[in-house]
Amino acid sequence: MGPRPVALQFDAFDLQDSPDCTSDYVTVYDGASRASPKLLHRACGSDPLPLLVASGTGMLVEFVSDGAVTRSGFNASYGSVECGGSFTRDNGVITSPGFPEAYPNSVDCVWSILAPVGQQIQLEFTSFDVERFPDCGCDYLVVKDGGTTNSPLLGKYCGNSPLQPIVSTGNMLLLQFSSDVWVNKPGFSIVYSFSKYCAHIAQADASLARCPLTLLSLLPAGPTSFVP
Ligand SMILES: [Ca+2]
Repeated sequence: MGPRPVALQFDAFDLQDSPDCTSDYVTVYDGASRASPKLLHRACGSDPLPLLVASGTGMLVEFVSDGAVTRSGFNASYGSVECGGSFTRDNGVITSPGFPEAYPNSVDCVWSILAPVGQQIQLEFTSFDVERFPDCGCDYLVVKDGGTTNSPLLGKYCGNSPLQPIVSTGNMLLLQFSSDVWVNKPGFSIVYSFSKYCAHIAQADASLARCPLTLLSLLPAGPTSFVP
């Protein structure tokens, strides 16, 4: 594989909050100059930020403060990852390295998806075939319900059984893919989109005024009987 992309992780973040972050803010660019596309556009306040993965070996972090109100600021660490990326567009596709050819041995990839605050992210597995092993102990895809490797686990997947769509609780998801030193399968192709289920459900049932937290929250509470 090619050069390793840069990754940035905010371990602490507390900046003056303001509408549209016009006072103090941090912007992160996907490249070494301000002409590069943005990975993070004007972050402020103290909400957690996702792991950011550049598409190449350069990343620019810009910090701006205005003339009043200061906070503790931020602490971020950087390094590189073997493969992966960060996504902020409202839909896209994430594939294992080399898909649909077999993925390589000994890879560790990380992808983060960041939706606007108040929106959710849906993952739809269009293709999935990863070495099957008990507890997915060899090759596996892990999905975290948040933006960092420490976020709660939504699922750990291997094998080739069809997988149901996943919806995030909040506006961030993190995916990690790991392979061991033998047996390679074609891997996966995943389509992500923002708030798709919300829009779909709101149309189907106008009484649901707000987005569901998860698909499970739509199930009726209490005992439910199913007619076979
Ligand atoms: Ca393997």
